[in-house]
Amino acid sequence: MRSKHYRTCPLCEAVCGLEIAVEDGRVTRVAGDREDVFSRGFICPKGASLGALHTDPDRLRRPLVRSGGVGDFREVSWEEAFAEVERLLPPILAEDRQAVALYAGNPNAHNLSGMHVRPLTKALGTHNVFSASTVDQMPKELACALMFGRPLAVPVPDLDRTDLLIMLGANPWESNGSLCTAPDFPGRLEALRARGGRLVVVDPRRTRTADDADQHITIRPGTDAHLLLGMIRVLFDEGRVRLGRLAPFVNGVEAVAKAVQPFSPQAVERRTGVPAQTIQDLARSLSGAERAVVYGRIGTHTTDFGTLAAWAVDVLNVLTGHLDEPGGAMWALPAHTSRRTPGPGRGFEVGRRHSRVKGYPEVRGEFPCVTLADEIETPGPGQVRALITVAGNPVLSNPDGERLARALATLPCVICVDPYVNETTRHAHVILPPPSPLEKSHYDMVFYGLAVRNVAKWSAPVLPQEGLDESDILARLGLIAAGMGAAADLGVVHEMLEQTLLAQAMRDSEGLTGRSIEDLRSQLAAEQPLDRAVEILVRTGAYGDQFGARPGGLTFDKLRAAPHGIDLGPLVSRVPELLETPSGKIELAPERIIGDVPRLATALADLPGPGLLLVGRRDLRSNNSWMHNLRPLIKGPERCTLQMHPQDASGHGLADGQDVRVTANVGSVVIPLQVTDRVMPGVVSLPHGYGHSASGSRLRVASERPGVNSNLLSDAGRLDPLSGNATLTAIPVTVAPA
Ligand SMILES: Nc1nc2c(c(=O)[nH]1)N[C@H]1C(S)=C(S)[C@@H](COP(=O)(O)OP(=O)(O)OC[C@H]3O[C@@H](n4cnc5c(=O)[nH]c(N)nc54)[C@H](O)[C@@H]3O)O[C@H]1N2
Ligand SMILES: Nc1nc2c(c(=O)[nH]1)N[C@H]1C(S)=C(S)[C@@H](COP(=O)(O)OP(=O)(O)OC[C@H]3O[C@@H](n4cnc5c(=O)[nH]c(N)nc54)[C@H](O)[C@@H]3O)O[C@H]1N2
Ligand code: SF4
Ligand SMILES: [Mo]
Repeated sequence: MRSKHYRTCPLCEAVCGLEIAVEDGRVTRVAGDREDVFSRGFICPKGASLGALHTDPDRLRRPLVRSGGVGDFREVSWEEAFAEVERLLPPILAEDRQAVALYAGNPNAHNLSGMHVRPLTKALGTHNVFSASTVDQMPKELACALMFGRPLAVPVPDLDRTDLLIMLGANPWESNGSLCTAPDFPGRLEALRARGGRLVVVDPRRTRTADDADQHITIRPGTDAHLLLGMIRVLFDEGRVRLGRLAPFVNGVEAVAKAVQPFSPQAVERRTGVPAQTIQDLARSLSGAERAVVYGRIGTHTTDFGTLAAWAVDVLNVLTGHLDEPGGAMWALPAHTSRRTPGPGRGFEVGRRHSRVKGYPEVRGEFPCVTLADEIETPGPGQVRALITVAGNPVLSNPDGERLARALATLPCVICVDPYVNETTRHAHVILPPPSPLEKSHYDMVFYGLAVRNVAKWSAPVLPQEGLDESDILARLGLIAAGMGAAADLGVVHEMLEQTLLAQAMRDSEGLTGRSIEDLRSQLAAEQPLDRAVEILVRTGAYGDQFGARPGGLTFDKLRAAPHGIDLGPLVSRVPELLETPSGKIELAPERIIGDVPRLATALADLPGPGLLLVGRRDLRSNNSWMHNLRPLIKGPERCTLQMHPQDASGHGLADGQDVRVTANVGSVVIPLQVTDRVMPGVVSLPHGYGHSASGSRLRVASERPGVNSNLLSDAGRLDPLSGNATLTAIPVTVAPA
């Protein structure tokens, strides 16, 4: 029996449509779906490997329970696995709920079951919540929360309509884009230039994205915030500030003008290595262009000044009249959300609690990843003694991975929801594997909210589910944490989520006045709990049928009947409706952020020394730490190498291909050297996500070419103090023959 299926790829933020051919229950081919309304046939090697992921013999199908030391497991039934959870977890919770920590990793953002992480957190009742957000985009979320009122109110570059894109610290040619969902990002950049637009890339490496740019500007790592504040100062100095339509909705312009005074182009040049003339030219072309936008990503966020850089990007967009305008930085209006009634919002609070050991403020209910090991190692009331990970591999993705691994080994209770036995989960006492992506339905709850076009698509599972749905796994853990036992009825959790979503919709949507929850529930067409949640959000969202009150609106049946997706049009202006600050305006100069500018001004004096600075990189065939076990993705040249400029190599007496020892203050690694002029002098680059040689892992393919863990070099003591985000770039290192 042959069939064709259409599904959104859940592996990265680009949400490509895939066409999946199945023969007798086996995937025979994964190709780009040429009819997908958003991706139009684009696919990358990772998406094409979904079949290989599904059949990977190392991917767990059944739960594992610890039977000896680290990495010793036996396969058990789901009942036995949850019985073991019930044996280990509740006694610790009963003593102290803070003794249990939760770490949620990146794939939660790509799974509908991610909706169940917050309820699980609530059931656990712990404040020790950590996630990959604080090794990634928390600076942007904090800046947006303070400026616009909501952390996920992240404006994205309107790629398809802009004439000038200034991109910092991003390499979408390999990453396919982040906090900017745009399938075939490279093709969209090509189109930008084909219509006469300009692309400027700011990166210490000449990336493939930089190859395709009109201008590549190298920058000393870790100094983007300086550059951006220098550009802001030029706007004020030259009378170029133009708020346009947003003028009545912007507070704090004067305070910004004052704050950027120390950042003269000359001072910024000394710090960043970007010529003063270039800084002026960038500011001028941004303010002179009709449709232009600044966009910054991971290289700007994972620094000591991540929040300042994230903030400055949007300050530039506001001050040049490019925010909320076509071709500028705009907000998506995804189908599962609705427009607000314009007016003041509740705003955003930070630091409602502080972490026990280091006193870091919570942001979005999370503590910084960098302090997870502190919380495990430091004795006293509230010491973490149990860890639950959901879709995360912190041993490879968090700073000072070696220390974290040592800390994990001391815990009497580690529970991992994960399909692999890897560097983190080998420490587990129970591993609960989710189904493969091909066994799950999909609607992109996170990334449609960050997309460069408004689109909606729901995909049905391609293959029948073998194990337990991930939402059921998380719900079951929640029931155990809530003291209801391993045998409690899962329906309770799903029903609660449904009730909550419906009650929320009835509060927010005028179209539902006078309706009852029971009446709405009886009209749901979807069968599975997660799909029903999608249905509620979409039907009560901006384009929804409001459960019949708006005939012709979007329904679940319409989604189901459109396997290539539904195009809802280009991005539309959203100010003032979107603003949820207490003033109802854009806060251009939030106190917390302005209060941090003096720290940046002090750092103006840190001039480049003779040492080397380490930066990361991504490769098209990688996905953080977890897809190196798929043979189609690891073939080809060795990718885990230390890149170094020829000038530095000869200065150090090093040759291409030789093994070198890279040493930072917290650790060292040995790795083959790759001499290339793609990195600027003074900078070396190592990709993250490798280091698959830990004993007790079950990654047979990945361990053939293990590489090294670059996070053995990143210091858990360094972070952006505002957002709690780890510093993962601009790490001082020395390099010597191994
Ligand atoms: N030095 C350095 N470090 C970095 C970065 C960097 O640029 N440089 N990047 C950072 C960034 S941006 C991120 S997002 C983080 C990622 O940090 P993490 O999320 O901690 O790490 P991942 O490598 O994405 O690991 C994902 C885990 O989820 C599992 N998994 C895959 N699919 C599923 C699923 O459907 N369900 C479940 N339950 N599990 C699944 C995988 O087996 C793997 O164990 O790493 C960060 N670390
Ligand atoms: N193929 C692939 N795709 C991925 C992932 C993956 O691991 N592999 N991970 C996914 C995830 S979780 C994320 S968050 C996104 C990230 O997506 P991107 O933000 O595009 O990340 P990178 O491709 O790492 O590009 C970051 C660039 O920043 C540069 N850089 C480093 N330090 C600095 C600095 O101080 N200043 C400036 N201006 N640049 C600097 C690096 O040289 C690098 O070229 O990618 C996603 N997509
Ligand atoms: S670019 Fe991202 S979404 Fe598209 S096929 Fe590749 S991994 Fe999947
Ligand atoms: Mo990420």
